[in-house]
Amino acid sequence: YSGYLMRKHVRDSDGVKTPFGRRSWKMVYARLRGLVLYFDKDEVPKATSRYSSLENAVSLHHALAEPAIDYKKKQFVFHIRIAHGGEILLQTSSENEVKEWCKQINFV
Ligand code: I3P
Repeated sequence: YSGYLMRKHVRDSDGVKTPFGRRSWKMVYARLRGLVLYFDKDEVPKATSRYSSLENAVSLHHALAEPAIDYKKKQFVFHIRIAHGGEILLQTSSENEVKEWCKQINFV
């Protein structure tokens, strides 16, 4: 499962609030592979970006994806709460995509 999403970091993987300067929305290409969600700049990654995508990955072990009903600034947003307190917001382009992404992430 994969696709372009907008991503915002809210809390880092240690559970501490992501500092100002790193909280903005960015377009990413998200790829679900096994228990890991990988983020790339592009759908077709350059050879070198494979390494950067390893740094830019989220383990879905003990993670939960749900519609972000508390986030009112944008539509079609869901969050992933990650083990140890990390949290990211991801924006799709429809209600259905929110449902599908949450389902895919929660069923791994
Ligand atoms: C953040 C950026 C985000 C904003 C966030 C800012 O600044 O403007 O768009 O989130 O607000 O901190 P920076 O680029 O310097 O990290 P919203 O779009 O959700 O408002 P926040 O600190 O309230 O999350």
